[in-house]
Amino acid sequence: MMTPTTTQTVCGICSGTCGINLKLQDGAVVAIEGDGEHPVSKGHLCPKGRAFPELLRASDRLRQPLKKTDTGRLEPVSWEQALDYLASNLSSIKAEYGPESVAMHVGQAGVGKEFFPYVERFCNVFGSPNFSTSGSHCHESKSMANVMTYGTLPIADYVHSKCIVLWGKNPLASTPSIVNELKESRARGCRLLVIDPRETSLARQADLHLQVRPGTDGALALGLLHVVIKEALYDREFVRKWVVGFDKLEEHVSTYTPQKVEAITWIPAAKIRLAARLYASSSPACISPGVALELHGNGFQAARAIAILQAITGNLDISGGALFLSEAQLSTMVVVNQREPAQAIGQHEYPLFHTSTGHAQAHRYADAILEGKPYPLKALVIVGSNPVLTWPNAARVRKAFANLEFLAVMDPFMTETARLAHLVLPSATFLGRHELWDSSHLSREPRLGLAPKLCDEEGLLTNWEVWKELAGRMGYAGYYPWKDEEEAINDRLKPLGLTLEDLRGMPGGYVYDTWTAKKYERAGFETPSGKVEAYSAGLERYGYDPLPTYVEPAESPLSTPELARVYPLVLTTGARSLEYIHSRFRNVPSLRGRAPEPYVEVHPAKAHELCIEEGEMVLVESPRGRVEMRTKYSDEIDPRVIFIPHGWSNANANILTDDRVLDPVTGFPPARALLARIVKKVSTNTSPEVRSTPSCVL
Ligand SMILES: Nc1nc2c(c(=O)[nH]1)N[C@H]1C(S)=C(S)[C@@H](COP(=O)(O)OP(=O)(O)OC[C@H]3O[C@@H](n4cnc5c(=O)[nH]c(N)nc54)[C@H](O)[C@@H]3O)O[C@H]1N2
Ligand SMILES: Nc1nc2c(c(=O)[nH]1)N[C@H]1C(S)=C(S)[C@@H](COP(=O)(O)OP(=O)(O)OC[C@H]3O[C@@H](n4cnc5c(=O)[nH]c(N)nc54)[C@H](O)[C@@H]3O)O[C@H]1N2
Ligand code: SF4
Ligand SMILES: [Mo]
Repeated sequence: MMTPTTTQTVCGICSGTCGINLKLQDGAVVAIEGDGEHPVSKGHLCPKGRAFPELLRASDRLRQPLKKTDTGRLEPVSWEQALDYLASNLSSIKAEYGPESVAMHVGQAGVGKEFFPYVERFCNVFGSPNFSTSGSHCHESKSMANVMTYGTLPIADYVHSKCIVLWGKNPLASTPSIVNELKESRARGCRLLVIDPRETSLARQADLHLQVRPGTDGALALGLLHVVIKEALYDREFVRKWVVGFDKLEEHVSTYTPQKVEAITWIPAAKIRLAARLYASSSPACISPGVALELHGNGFQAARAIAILQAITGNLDISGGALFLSEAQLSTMVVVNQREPAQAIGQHEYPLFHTSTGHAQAHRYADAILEGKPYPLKALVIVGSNPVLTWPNAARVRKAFANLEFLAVMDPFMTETARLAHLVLPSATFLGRHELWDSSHLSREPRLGLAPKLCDEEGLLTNWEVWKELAGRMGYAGYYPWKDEEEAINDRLKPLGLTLEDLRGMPGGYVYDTWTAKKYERAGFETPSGKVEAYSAGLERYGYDPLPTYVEPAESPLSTPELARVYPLVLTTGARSLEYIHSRFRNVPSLRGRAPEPYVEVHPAKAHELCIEEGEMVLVESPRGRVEMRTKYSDEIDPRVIFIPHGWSNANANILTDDRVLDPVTGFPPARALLARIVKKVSTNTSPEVRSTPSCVL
């Protein structure tokens, strides 16, 4: 037995870039602790990071490729057989139906990871326009809205701020490594405003909590703009010099009085006024917009209204405000697509999304598979995603995937999606590969660092090796000229004048940029006008509203009162829990112990009205389907609203969500604002015989 060695590296489970000290013995991780010297995380380690050794040891970790037999069983095969099978299926489907009949999707596990660009490169060389990512439901919508308004998606500078607005974001669960910064700012007297339908623990500590009706953030933003403009709380000088279309905006928001916005959002008018004054009179102030804003049919325009609010209050690119930073400019792996003239799936419906991302919109894949629209999709390769649990209208996603001629999944574990696959390829974790990390989304001192490969994981190829091997088999070896990942990463690092060896000696990363204030004063904003576009002629050309408009959720007590009589509750799904990442880690005992099962959060008054006990098994139903789970009383939620988590295979929240009415600009799904009802189960042993509430007489 060798003596243990301790290595300083960075946790690769999520994008939190937490520095860790890993103790390894004979290729196994025996201990993990937070690295107090790490400049970004300063010793923080969340429960998922602490559970990493458990994750590696998990008994259900896949170690061998699995191929579906004629009888429908997944049986182990060798890597050689698996890669040959993958190559021959991709080739024959391409030959028969054209390259666009194959799509490749990299999910959340690929965000910021090194294998991501190699999959995209492969898809380009293969000739399919259908490369998609978790950007089909995450991040890209607010990024596009901010880019269309002032050229970039800024980050909120908690550390130097006098007022932080957490808007549909809960860093305690989603970005725990930066919570200390928030707490330190609070200790220095920084104000905190939380906009969330639930009274989270940060909402409880806030100066002001706006308990918004899910899906109405756009109306709230217009209401705040109304007060800020009417009370002349904006930065006149900045607006005069830098904002295009302010007069049109002023007119546009003039009808969004606090009273009107109260009726839409359920937030008292007085609180809306107070929030506008608190935010606009604090300088500098920053807004930290979460994914909750994006997962709506109106998310893009809501994010635009919020971007404009940050701009007219003079908070752009100032210390403590919205910082303009860019990611490290690594060399891109994208090659010119060899594709036929076929359009990407979703390109016709969401042309701006396609122009901005260069990607297909994955939420239209089911249409292509089941209805041949815009053309038939016959094969899918899923890398680091579990769509059956994470994409909207899961029953339809499952049906579509089951109809594919060929489905391949690359994942370290057997998932709901992998069970449907013809081929499952196991993946190595960050321990078994070189990984770069970039902290530009977290702090104004952007760092690029290396989490080096620490051992070979038994029986596994890394995702990078899989794509290189596949490329070799399909005649694309010339596009993958690197002999190993180290050489490929060195190529990626060239524009920065760095090598992998340089980064090896810098466990805290390399600071690749120095933030300077108000860069726009020198170069203008990166928009067609060089200014902040409150009125966007670019959006107008695409046929979208050039001003940020509010549209009611497609399904809501106001837009569909008839449906609301049957489904009277507003449902929001998927707020993060610290223990899990989406569908991951239910198999890790220490994490499962902390959050053993899904539950529907319901206000006690509503539960009482429905005769539902705390902890009782109930059915939560939407027009698309039903899931079964326990109730959890919570007086932190409006009695008209319920919440359920996502990512559970035994109670899949996305059975309830909709894939029909998507955001018209981005194709994002409305996972955070639906209509639903809670139905009491009559008996626990007969399934699922139910009766509708609310009558209490059983
Ligand atoms: N532990 C953990 N961390 C994660 C992830 C994970 O799965 N687990 N996922 C990562 C990913 S991919 C993402 S996108 C981020 C997301 O992380 P965040 O942006 O922080 O988003 P969430 O935690 O999903 O939701 C934040 C809050 O939005 C509230 N909310 C729900 N509906 C609405 C609404 O209509 N309007 C408003 N204003 N608020 C609403 C919820 O109650 C919740 O408290 O987290 C990342 N970090
Ligand atoms: N109802 C509802 N649905 C939602 C959301 C919501 O709030 N509500 N949030 C949405 C958002 S913002 C997002 S980003 C998506 C995320 O949805 P997905 O992209 O599906 O993400 P995960 O469920 O985390 O699945 C990641 C998979 O990758 C695997 N994996 C982990 N590491 C690796 C690796 O190194 N290589 C490979 N090949 N695989 C790996 C994991 O085991 C897991 O099976 O969910 C969306 N779905
Ligand atoms: S937040 Fe947790 S999972 Fe994410 S990098 Fe940090 S320790 Fe790892
Ligand atoms: Mo996400």
